[in-house]
Amino acid sequence: MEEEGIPSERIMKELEERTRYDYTYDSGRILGSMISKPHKFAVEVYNKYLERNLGDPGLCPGVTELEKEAIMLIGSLLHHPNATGNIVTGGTEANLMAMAIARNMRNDVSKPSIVMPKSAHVSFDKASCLLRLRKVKVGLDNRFKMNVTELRKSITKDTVAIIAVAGTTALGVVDPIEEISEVAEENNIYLHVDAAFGGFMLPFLNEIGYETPRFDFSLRGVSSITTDPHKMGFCPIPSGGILFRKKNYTKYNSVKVPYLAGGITTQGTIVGTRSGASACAVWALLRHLGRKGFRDIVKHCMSLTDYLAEKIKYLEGVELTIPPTLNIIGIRSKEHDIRSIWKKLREKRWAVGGLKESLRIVVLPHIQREHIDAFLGDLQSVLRELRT
Ligand code: 0PR
Repeated sequence: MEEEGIPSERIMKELEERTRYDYTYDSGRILGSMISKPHKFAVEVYNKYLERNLGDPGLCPGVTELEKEAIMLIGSLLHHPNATGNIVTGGTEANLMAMAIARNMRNDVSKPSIVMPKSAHVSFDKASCLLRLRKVKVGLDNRFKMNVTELRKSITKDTVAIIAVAGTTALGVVDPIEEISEVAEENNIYLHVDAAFGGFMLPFLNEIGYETPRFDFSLRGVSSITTDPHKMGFCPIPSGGILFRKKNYTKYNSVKVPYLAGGITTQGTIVGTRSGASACAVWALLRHLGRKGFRDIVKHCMSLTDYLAEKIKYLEGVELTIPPTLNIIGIRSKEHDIRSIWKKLREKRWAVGGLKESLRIVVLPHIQREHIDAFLGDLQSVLRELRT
Protein backbone atom coordinates (compact mmCIF):
# COMPACT_ATOMS: atom_id res chain seq x y z
CA MET A 1 0.00 0.00 0.00
CA GLU A 2 1.28 3.46 -0.91
CA GLU A 3 2.43 5.92 1.74
CA GLU A 4 0.67 8.85 0.06
CA GLY A 5 -2.94 8.43 -1.04
CA ILE A 6 -3.78 8.59 -4.75
CA PRO A 7 -6.31 11.18 -6.01
CA SER A 8 -9.76 9.71 -6.49
CA GLU A 9 -9.94 10.68 -10.19
CA ARG A 10 -6.81 8.67 -10.96
CA ILE A 11 -8.18 5.66 -9.11
CA MET A 12 -11.51 5.91 -10.90
CA LYS A 13 -9.69 6.00 -14.22
CA GLU A 14 -7.67 2.95 -13.28
CA LEU A 15 -10.80 1.12 -12.16
CA GLU A 16 -12.43 1.80 -15.47
CA GLU A 17 -9.37 0.57 -17.30
CA ARG A 18 -9.05 -2.56 -15.14
CA THR A 19 -12.68 -3.63 -15.57
CA ARG A 20 -12.85 -2.84 -19.29
CA TYR A 21 -13.13 -6.47 -20.34
CA ASP A 22 -15.65 -7.50 -17.71
CA TYR A 23 -19.00 -8.58 -19.05
CA THR A 24 -21.83 -6.10 -18.49
CA TYR A 25 -25.57 -6.64 -18.65
CA ASP A 26 -25.96 -3.68 -20.99
CA SER A 27 -23.94 -5.45 -23.68
CA GLY A 28 -26.65 -8.13 -23.92
CA ARG A 29 -23.88 -10.77 -23.93
CA ILE A 30 -24.67 -12.24 -20.50
CA LEU A 31 -27.10 -14.95 -21.47
CA GLY A 32 -26.47 -17.50 -18.76
CA SER A 33 -26.80 -15.65 -15.47
CA MET A 34 -29.65 -15.69 -12.99
CA ILE A 35 -28.89 -12.09 -12.15
CA SER A 36 -29.83 -9.07 -14.23
CA LYS A 37 -29.05 -5.38 -14.10
CA PRO A 38 -30.66 -4.06 -10.92
CA HIS A 39 -33.62 -1.77 -11.41
CA LYS A 40 -32.66 1.94 -11.42
CA PHE A 41 -35.02 2.86 -8.59
CA ALA A 42 -33.76 0.00 -6.41
CA VAL A 43 -30.20 1.25 -6.97
CA GLU A 44 -31.20 4.79 -6.01
CA VAL A 45 -32.79 3.58 -2.76
CA TYR A 46 -29.88 1.24 -2.04
CA ASN A 47 -27.34 4.05 -2.41
CA LYS A 48 -29.32 6.36 -0.18
CA TYR A 49 -29.50 3.88 2.73
CA LEU A 50 -26.06 2.37 2.28
CA GLU A 51 -24.92 3.01 5.85
CA ARG A 52 -27.80 1.21 7.59
CA ASN A 53 -26.79 -1.96 9.41
CA LEU A 54 -29.45 -4.51 10.27
CA GLY A 55 -26.88 -6.30 12.40
CA ASP A 56 -27.65 -3.69 15.06
CA PRO A 57 -31.39 -3.22 14.57
CA GLY A 58 -31.78 -0.92 17.57
CA LEU A 59 -29.88 1.74 15.61
CA CYS A 60 -32.32 1.63 12.73
CA PRO A 61 -35.82 0.80 13.99
CA GLY A 62 -37.26 2.26 10.79
CA VAL A 63 -35.28 -0.02 8.49
CA THR A 64 -35.94 -2.98 10.83
CA GLU A 65 -39.64 -2.37 10.34
CA LEU A 66 -39.16 -2.09 6.57
CA GLU A 67 -37.39 -5.46 6.48
CA LYS A 68 -40.40 -7.06 8.21
CA GLU A 69 -42.73 -5.40 5.75
CA ALA A 70 -40.60 -6.48 2.78
CA ILE A 71 -40.93 -10.07 4.00
CA MET A 72 -44.68 -9.64 4.36
CA LEU A 73 -44.92 -8.20 0.84
CA ILE A 74 -43.05 -11.20 -0.53
CA GLY A 75 -45.23 -13.40 1.69
CA SER A 76 -48.33 -11.94 0.06
CA LEU A 77 -47.05 -13.26 -3.28
CA LEU A 78 -46.60 -16.68 -1.71
CA HIS A 79 -50.01 -16.98 -0.02
CA HIS A 80 -48.72 -16.11 3.42
CA PRO A 81 -48.75 -12.38 4.15
CA ASN A 82 -47.89 -13.03 7.81
CA ALA A 83 -44.70 -14.90 7.06
CA THR A 84 -41.58 -14.07 9.05
CA GLY A 85 -38.04 -14.15 7.79
CA ASN A 86 -35.20 -11.99 6.61
CA ILE A 87 -33.72 -10.23 3.65
CA VAL A 88 -30.37 -12.02 3.55
CA THR A 89 -27.28 -12.17 1.35
CA GLY A 90 -28.73 -14.61 -1.16
CA GLY A 91 -30.13 -18.06 -1.76
CA THR A 92 -27.18 -19.79 -0.16
CA GLU A 93 -27.64 -18.05 3.19
CA ALA A 94 -31.41 -18.55 3.00
CA ASN A 95 -31.04 -22.29 2.34
CA LEU A 96 -28.46 -22.64 5.12
CA MET A 97 -30.79 -20.97 7.62
CA ALA A 98 -33.66 -23.26 6.70
CA MET A 99 -31.46 -26.34 7.02
CA ALA A 100 -30.14 -25.23 10.42
CA ILE A 101 -33.69 -24.76 11.71
CA ALA A 102 -34.92 -28.08 10.32
CA ARG A 103 -32.03 -29.90 11.96
CA ASN A 104 -32.21 -28.11 15.32
CA MET A 105 -35.96 -28.66 15.62
CA ARG A 106 -35.28 -32.33 15.92
CA ASN A 107 -33.55 -33.53 19.05
CA ASP A 108 -34.60 -37.14 18.46
CA VAL A 109 -32.17 -37.77 15.60
CA SER A 110 -28.52 -38.65 16.00
CA LYS A 111 -27.46 -38.73 12.32
CA PRO A 112 -29.63 -36.10 10.65
CA SER A 113 -30.09 -36.35 6.90
CA ILE A 114 -31.70 -34.18 4.22
CA VAL A 115 -33.44 -35.52 1.15
CA MET A 116 -33.25 -33.51 -2.06
CA PRO A 117 -33.59 -33.97 -5.80
CA LYS A 118 -30.39 -34.47 -7.82
CA SER A 119 -31.15 -31.10 -9.39
CA ALA A 120 -30.86 -29.19 -6.07
CA HIS A 121 -28.46 -26.25 -5.93
CA VAL A 122 -24.92 -26.66 -4.57
CA SER A 123 -25.88 -24.54 -1.55
CA PHE A 124 -27.38 -27.73 -0.08
CA ASP A 125 -24.01 -29.45 -0.46
CA LYS A 126 -22.58 -26.52 1.50
CA ALA A 127 -25.33 -26.89 4.12
CA SER A 128 -24.53 -30.58 4.35
CA CYS A 129 -20.85 -29.81 4.83
CA LEU A 130 -21.29 -26.95 7.31
CA LEU A 131 -24.09 -28.49 9.35
CA ARG A 132 -22.99 -32.12 9.13
CA LEU A 133 -26.12 -33.28 7.41
CA ARG A 134 -26.07 -36.49 5.45
CA LYS A 135 -27.24 -35.90 1.88
CA VAL A 136 -29.68 -38.21 0.16
CA LYS A 137 -30.14 -37.35 -3.51
CA VAL A 138 -33.30 -38.50 -5.20
CA GLY A 139 -33.43 -39.22 -8.95
CA LEU A 140 -35.45 -37.24 -11.48
CA ASP A 141 -38.24 -38.30 -13.82
CA ASN A 142 -38.06 -37.87 -17.60
CA ARG A 143 -39.11 -34.21 -17.19
CA PHE A 144 -36.22 -33.58 -14.75
CA LYS A 145 -38.52 -33.32 -11.73
CA MET A 146 -37.94 -35.03 -8.40
CA ASN A 147 -39.22 -38.61 -8.54
CA VAL A 148 -41.78 -38.78 -5.73
CA THR A 149 -41.84 -42.58 -5.52
CA GLU A 150 -38.11 -42.54 -4.94
CA LEU A 151 -38.53 -39.72 -2.43
CA ARG A 152 -40.95 -41.83 -0.39
CA LYS A 153 -38.45 -44.67 -0.32
CA SER A 154 -35.60 -42.36 0.72
CA ILE A 155 -37.25 -41.12 3.89
CA THR A 156 -35.99 -42.66 7.12
CA LYS A 157 -36.29 -41.83 10.82
CA ASP A 158 -33.18 -39.68 10.38
CA THR A 159 -34.70 -37.40 7.73
CA VAL A 160 -34.95 -33.89 9.14
CA ALA A 161 -35.84 -32.07 5.93
CA ILE A 162 -37.11 -32.58 2.42
CA ILE A 163 -36.00 -30.04 -0.16
CA ALA A 164 -38.01 -29.29 -3.29
CA VAL A 165 -37.04 -26.82 -6.00
CA ALA A 166 -39.27 -24.29 -7.75
CA GLY A 167 -37.06 -23.28 -10.67
CA THR A 168 -34.02 -25.54 -10.85
CA THR A 169 -30.63 -24.00 -11.50
CA ALA A 170 -30.04 -25.91 -14.73
CA LEU A 171 -33.45 -26.00 -16.39
CA GLY A 172 -35.92 -23.92 -14.40
CA VAL A 173 -37.99 -26.99 -13.61
CA VAL A 174 -40.57 -26.97 -10.80
CA ASP A 175 -40.72 -30.15 -8.73
CA PRO A 176 -44.16 -31.70 -8.03
CA ILE A 177 -44.41 -29.75 -4.79
CA GLU A 178 -48.10 -30.44 -4.22
CA GLU A 179 -47.35 -34.15 -3.96
CA ILE A 180 -44.11 -33.59 -2.07
CA SER A 181 -46.00 -31.46 0.43
CA GLU A 182 -48.34 -34.40 1.10
CA VAL A 183 -45.36 -36.67 1.67
CA ALA A 184 -43.93 -34.13 4.13
CA GLU A 185 -47.23 -33.87 5.98
CA GLU A 186 -47.76 -37.63 6.15
CA ASN A 187 -44.30 -38.09 7.62
CA ASN A 188 -44.31 -34.91 9.68
CA ILE A 189 -41.06 -33.70 8.10
CA TYR A 190 -39.93 -30.13 7.48
CA LEU A 191 -40.30 -29.17 3.81
CA HIS A 192 -38.15 -26.40 2.41
CA VAL A 193 -38.90 -25.03 -1.06
CA ASP A 194 -35.97 -23.48 -2.87
CA ALA A 195 -37.69 -20.90 -5.07
CA ALA A 196 -34.57 -18.71 -5.20
CA PHE A 197 -35.23 -18.18 -8.89
CA GLY A 198 -38.87 -19.18 -9.38
CA GLY A 199 -40.30 -17.32 -6.39
CA PHE A 200 -40.57 -13.98 -8.16
CA MET A 201 -41.55 -15.56 -11.46
CA LEU A 202 -44.24 -18.15 -10.82
CA PRO A 203 -46.84 -15.88 -9.14
CA PHE A 204 -46.76 -13.46 -12.08
CA LEU A 205 -46.61 -16.13 -14.77
CA ASN A 206 -49.78 -17.44 -13.30
CA GLU A 207 -51.37 -14.00 -13.46
CA ILE A 208 -50.54 -13.64 -17.18
CA GLY A 209 -52.24 -16.91 -17.98
CA TYR A 210 -49.48 -19.52 -17.97
CA GLU A 211 -50.42 -22.70 -16.19
CA THR A 212 -48.11 -22.99 -13.21
CA PRO A 213 -47.92 -25.65 -10.54
CA ARG A 214 -48.56 -24.81 -6.87
CA PHE A 215 -45.36 -24.42 -4.92
CA ASP A 216 -45.87 -22.04 -2.02
CA PHE A 217 -47.42 -21.68 1.45
CA SER A 218 -50.85 -22.49 0.02
CA LEU A 219 -49.60 -26.07 0.40
CA ARG A 220 -49.84 -26.98 4.07
CA GLY A 221 -46.68 -29.08 4.15
CA VAL A 222 -44.40 -26.20 3.09
CA SER A 223 -42.41 -24.95 6.10
CA SER A 224 -40.13 -22.37 4.48
CA ILE A 225 -39.31 -20.80 1.13
CA THR A 226 -36.19 -19.21 -0.33
CA THR A 227 -36.92 -16.53 -2.93
CA ASP A 228 -34.24 -14.09 -4.00
CA PRO A 229 -34.89 -10.44 -4.82
CA HIS A 230 -31.45 -10.23 -6.45
CA LYS A 231 -32.53 -12.76 -9.09
CA MET A 232 -36.01 -12.20 -10.61
CA GLY A 233 -36.68 -9.36 -8.13
CA PHE A 234 -34.15 -7.03 -9.88
CA CYS A 235 -32.67 -5.70 -6.62
CA PRO A 236 -28.94 -5.06 -6.11
CA ILE A 237 -26.70 -7.85 -4.82
CA PRO A 238 -26.88 -8.84 -1.96
CA SER A 239 -30.54 -9.51 -1.46
CA GLY A 240 -31.88 -12.94 -0.77
CA GLY A 241 -35.14 -13.84 0.91
CA ILE A 242 -36.01 -16.50 3.47
CA LEU A 243 -39.60 -16.88 4.63
CA PHE A 244 -40.90 -19.14 7.39
CA ARG A 245 -44.42 -20.39 7.90
CA LYS A 246 -44.27 -20.01 11.69
CA LYS A 247 -42.73 -17.31 13.82
CA ASN A 248 -41.42 -19.74 16.41
CA TYR A 249 -39.15 -21.55 13.91
CA THR A 250 -36.51 -18.88 14.29
CA LYS A 251 -35.88 -19.80 17.91
CA TYR A 252 -34.07 -22.88 16.60
CA ASN A 253 -31.30 -20.90 14.92
CA SER A 254 -31.20 -17.60 16.82
CA VAL A 255 -28.59 -16.42 19.27
CA LYS A 256 -28.75 -13.53 21.69
CA VAL A 257 -26.43 -10.58 21.06
CA PRO A 258 -26.28 -8.67 24.34
CA TYR A 259 -23.75 -5.87 23.79
CA LEU A 260 -24.88 -3.77 20.83
CA ALA A 261 -25.11 0.02 20.71
CA GLY A 262 -28.77 -0.31 19.78
CA GLY A 263 -29.54 -2.69 22.64
CA ILE A 264 -30.00 -6.42 23.12
CA THR A 265 -31.12 -8.37 20.06
CA THR A 266 -31.30 -11.89 18.66
CA GLN A 267 -29.84 -12.90 15.31
CA GLY A 268 -30.89 -15.85 13.20
CA THR A 269 -29.11 -14.76 10.06
CA ILE A 270 -25.69 -16.24 9.36
CA VAL A 271 -23.96 -12.92 8.87
CA GLY A 272 -23.90 -10.35 11.67
CA THR A 273 -23.38 -6.94 10.12
CA ARG A 274 -25.80 -6.88 7.21
CA SER A 275 -27.16 -4.53 4.63
CA GLY A 276 -30.13 -2.39 5.60
CA ALA A 277 -29.89 -0.89 2.14
CA SER A 278 -30.88 -4.25 0.63
CA ALA A 279 -34.01 -4.43 2.76
CA CYS A 280 -34.94 -0.84 1.81
CA ALA A 281 -34.38 -1.55 -1.89
CA VAL A 282 -36.54 -4.69 -1.81
CA TRP A 283 -39.34 -2.94 0.07
CA ALA A 284 -39.20 0.05 -2.28
CA LEU A 285 -39.03 -1.83 -5.57
CA LEU A 286 -41.88 -4.19 -4.74
CA ARG A 287 -44.07 -1.21 -3.99
CA HIS A 288 -42.83 0.80 -6.96
CA LEU A 289 -43.34 -1.90 -9.60
CA GLY A 290 -46.50 -3.38 -8.14
CA ARG A 291 -47.94 -6.58 -9.54
CA LYS A 292 -48.47 -4.96 -12.93
CA GLY A 293 -44.84 -3.87 -13.21
CA PHE A 294 -43.66 -7.40 -12.46
CA ARG A 295 -46.17 -8.92 -14.86
CA ASP A 296 -44.87 -6.70 -17.69
CA ILE A 297 -41.27 -7.76 -17.05
CA VAL A 298 -42.23 -11.43 -16.80
CA LYS A 299 -44.18 -11.10 -20.07
CA HIS A 300 -41.10 -9.66 -21.82
CA CYS A 301 -38.87 -12.48 -20.52
CA MET A 302 -41.32 -15.24 -21.40
CA SER A 303 -42.12 -14.04 -24.90
CA LEU A 304 -38.39 -13.88 -25.71
CA THR A 305 -37.93 -17.31 -24.11
CA ASP A 306 -40.68 -18.76 -26.30
CA TYR A 307 -39.13 -17.07 -29.35
CA LEU A 308 -35.69 -18.51 -28.62
CA ALA A 309 -37.09 -21.96 -27.86
CA GLU A 310 -38.93 -21.98 -31.19
CA LYS A 311 -35.77 -20.98 -33.11
CA ILE A 312 -33.63 -23.63 -31.41
CA LYS A 313 -35.94 -26.29 -32.84
CA TYR A 314 -34.76 -25.39 -36.34
CA LEU A 315 -31.00 -25.53 -35.63
CA GLU A 316 -29.11 -28.56 -36.85
CA GLY A 317 -27.04 -30.34 -34.18
CA VAL A 318 -28.73 -29.05 -31.04
CA GLU A 319 -32.11 -29.41 -29.38
CA LEU A 320 -34.07 -28.17 -26.39
CA THR A 321 -33.51 -30.39 -23.37
CA ILE A 322 -37.17 -29.86 -22.43
CA PRO A 323 -39.78 -27.22 -23.29
CA PRO A 324 -39.13 -24.34 -20.87
CA THR A 325 -41.37 -23.81 -17.83
CA LEU A 326 -39.73 -20.56 -16.77
CA ASN A 327 -37.37 -18.20 -18.62
CA ILE A 328 -34.57 -20.78 -18.56
CA ILE A 329 -33.64 -22.80 -21.61
CA GLY A 330 -31.48 -25.92 -21.68
CA ILE A 331 -29.82 -26.75 -25.01
CA ARG A 332 -28.25 -30.15 -25.53
CA SER A 333 -26.57 -31.92 -28.41
CA LYS A 334 -26.34 -35.50 -29.56
CA GLU A 335 -23.64 -34.64 -32.10
CA HIS A 336 -21.26 -32.30 -30.33
CA ASP A 337 -19.54 -32.02 -27.01
CA ILE A 338 -21.33 -29.29 -25.03
CA ARG A 339 -18.04 -27.99 -23.66
CA SER A 340 -16.73 -27.35 -27.21
CA ILE A 341 -19.86 -25.39 -28.12
CA TRP A 342 -19.56 -23.41 -24.89
CA LYS A 343 -15.88 -22.60 -25.55
CA LYS A 344 -16.50 -21.43 -29.10
CA LEU A 345 -19.40 -19.25 -27.98
CA ARG A 346 -17.15 -17.81 -25.29
CA GLU A 347 -14.55 -16.95 -27.95
CA LYS A 348 -17.33 -14.97 -29.60
CA ARG A 349 -17.92 -13.32 -26.23
CA TRP A 350 -21.20 -14.97 -25.34
CA ALA A 351 -21.52 -15.84 -21.66
CA VAL A 352 -23.91 -18.77 -21.51
CA GLY A 353 -24.15 -21.31 -18.71
CA GLY A 354 -22.06 -24.42 -19.38
CA LEU A 355 -23.41 -27.42 -17.54
CA LYS A 356 -22.09 -30.91 -18.20
CA GLU A 357 -24.98 -32.00 -20.35
CA SER A 358 -26.45 -28.74 -21.58
CA LEU A 359 -25.99 -25.05 -22.21
CA ARG A 360 -28.11 -22.78 -20.07
CA ILE A 361 -29.73 -19.56 -21.28
CA VAL A 362 -31.60 -17.40 -18.79
CA VAL A 363 -33.72 -14.77 -20.50
CA LEU A 364 -33.68 -11.77 -18.18
CA PRO A 365 -34.86 -8.20 -18.72
CA HIS A 366 -31.46 -6.98 -19.93
CA ILE A 367 -31.84 -9.23 -22.98
CA GLN A 368 -33.61 -7.95 -26.08
CA ARG A 369 -34.70 -9.58 -29.32
CA GLU A 370 -31.62 -8.29 -31.20
CA HIS A 371 -29.31 -10.02 -28.70
CA ILE A 372 -31.15 -13.30 -29.17
CA ASP A 373 -30.94 -12.97 -32.96
CA ALA A 374 -27.21 -12.19 -32.84
CA PHE A 375 -26.67 -15.16 -30.52
CA LEU A 376 -28.62 -17.51 -32.79
CA GLY A 377 -26.49 -16.41 -35.74
CA ASP A 378 -23.28 -17.13 -33.84
CA LEU A 379 -24.57 -20.43 -32.48
CA GLN A 380 -25.38 -21.50 -36.01
CA SER A 381 -21.86 -20.69 -37.23
CA VAL A 382 -20.30 -22.45 -34.23
CA LEU A 383 -22.29 -25.58 -35.06
CA ARG A 384 -21.22 -25.31 -38.71
CA GLU A 385 -17.55 -24.98 -37.67
CA LEU A 386 -17.83 -28.03 -35.43
CA ARG A 387 -19.29 -30.11 -38.22
CA THR A 388 -16.37 -29.44 -40.58
N1 0PR B 1 -31.01 -21.89 -5.22
C1 0PR B 1 -31.07 -21.95 -6.55
C2 0PR B 1 -32.16 -22.74 -7.22
C3 0PR B 1 -30.11 -21.26 -7.31
O1 0PR B 1 -30.13 -21.36 -8.64
C4 0PR B 1 -29.13 -20.49 -6.64
C5 0PR B 1 -28.09 -19.70 -7.39
C6 0PR B 1 -29.13 -20.48 -5.23
C7 0PR B 1 -30.09 -21.19 -4.55
C8 0PR B 1 -28.09 -19.73 -4.44
O2 0PR B 1 -28.25 -18.38 -4.55
P1 0PR B 1 -27.06 -17.34 -4.28
O3 0PR B 1 -26.08 -17.50 -5.40
O4 0PR B 1 -27.78 -16.04 -4.26
O5 0PR B 1 -26.47 -17.68 -2.97
N2 0PR B 1 -27.97 -19.97 -8.68
C9 0PR B 1 -27.16 -19.25 -9.63
C10 0PR B 1 -26.47 -20.33 -10.43
O6 0PR B 1 -25.78 -21.17 -9.85
C11 0PR B 1 -26.15 -18.28 -9.11
C12 0PR B 1 -25.51 -17.53 -10.23
C13 0PR B 1 -25.92 -16.27 -10.54
C14 0PR B 1 -24.50 -18.08 -11.01
C15 0PR B 1 -25.35 -15.55 -11.57
C16 0PR B 1 -23.93 -17.38 -12.08
C17 0PR B 1 -24.35 -16.12 -12.36
O7 0PR B 1 -23.78 -15.40 -13.38
O8 0PR B 1 -26.65 -20.34 -11.61
